[in-house]
Amino acid sequence: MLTIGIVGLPNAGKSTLFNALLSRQIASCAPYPFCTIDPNIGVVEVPDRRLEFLAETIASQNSKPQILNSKQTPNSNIQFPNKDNWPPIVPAIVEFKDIAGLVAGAAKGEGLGNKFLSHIRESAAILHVLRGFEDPNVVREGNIDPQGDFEIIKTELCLADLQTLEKQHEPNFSVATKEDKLRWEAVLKVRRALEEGIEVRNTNLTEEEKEIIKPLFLLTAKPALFVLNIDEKDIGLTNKELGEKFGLVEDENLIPICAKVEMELSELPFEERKEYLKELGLVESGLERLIKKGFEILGMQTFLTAGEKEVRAWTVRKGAKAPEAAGVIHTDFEKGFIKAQVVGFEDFVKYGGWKGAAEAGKVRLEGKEYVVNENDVIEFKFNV
Ligand SMILES: Nc1nc2c(ncn2[C@@H]2O[C@H](COP(=O)(O)OP(=O)(O)OP(=O)(O)O)[C@@H](O)[C@H]2O)c(=O)[nH]1
Ligand SMILES: [Mg+2]
Repeated sequence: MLTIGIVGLPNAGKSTLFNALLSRQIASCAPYPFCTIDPNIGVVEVPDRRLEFLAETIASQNSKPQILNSKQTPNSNIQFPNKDNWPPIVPAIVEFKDIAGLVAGAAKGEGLGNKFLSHIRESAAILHVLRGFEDPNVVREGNIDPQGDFEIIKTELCLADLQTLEKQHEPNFSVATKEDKLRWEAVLKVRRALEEGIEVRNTNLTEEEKEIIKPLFLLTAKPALFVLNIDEKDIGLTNKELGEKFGLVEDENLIPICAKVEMELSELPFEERKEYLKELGLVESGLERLIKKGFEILGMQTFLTAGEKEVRAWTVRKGAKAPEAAGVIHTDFEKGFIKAQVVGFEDFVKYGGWKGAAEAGKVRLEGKEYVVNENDVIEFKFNV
């Protein structure tokens, strides 16, 4: 399972955000190896309205007229009045990990330094929580300064990576292989960048160089996402306005969230939540955007399966081919892969399921080289 580690200075609101994420947590009856051993790790559903559309399509296959028509998309606000006949819905999941606050000097072992860094090392991606809220009751040194806070953490992560690189030794060039030389060049390149305070993920590396340094598990090479934990009164400001207010370098991966409000939101029943969101002038809670974005930066995508037994979103690497996707469902499916029956999600809904889509000529047969698409509804054919 790929985990997103939540990092930030003390009192940035990490645990508040984590708890808000977790209160959306899936019921323990869901078919996941559920981990309650570590209270700081939580499994969160990836919100996906397509699954409701699939469930409705399956449930109304034999009944006419159908509730769905081709104009309705998962973005439309349609509510389904009757979910009694729906097959069970199983969404994709993503895992978050709440990590204790970092202090300057962590790379040298200050505070919980080493423990903190090893938690990050185990994470597939990093979520930075930056404090953007004022609250005299919640201690912090100095003025609110999210960009400055980020720099502190960035420096620690860069220093930790430099320490890792120090353990790499210059090869003996008279006997070194071509690969050894390439590795050393990549190490030097990354080291120079880190010394200038440039994170590895922002360093201009070739695909080959990226591969070479992968085994070093550098912290700043991990994909990153930023939550600006804002004041309630700043909800509604655009990223640009917030950027100006805080002197932030605008980043497409910056998500403004008021963790306190999200916590309150997540405690409300579904209908009231929507009302509250409307009052705040929002369509989607910040958490939903965060979860989706987090999933995206992990380099993952979903594909769908739909049948009477369940409708489900599965997680697979972007760029994965059909047999690999089949292997996500069951390892035997990958080994015995024959072909995949594929239909686009929209066509599946529009034509009322597998049978209708097939009659309309919308179901394709794909082989081993097929690259799976985010919107594919798939049924695998395999030998066991
Ligand atoms: N006013 C306000 N307070 C908040 C907000 N988010 C968190 N807090 C408060 O800030 C305090 C610290 O929040 P935590 O979530 O525990 O912070 P943390 O980042 O996990 O802190 P450490 O674990 O010590 O590193 C708590 O009292 C929260 O209630 C917010 O958006 N607005
Ligand atoms: Mg905490």
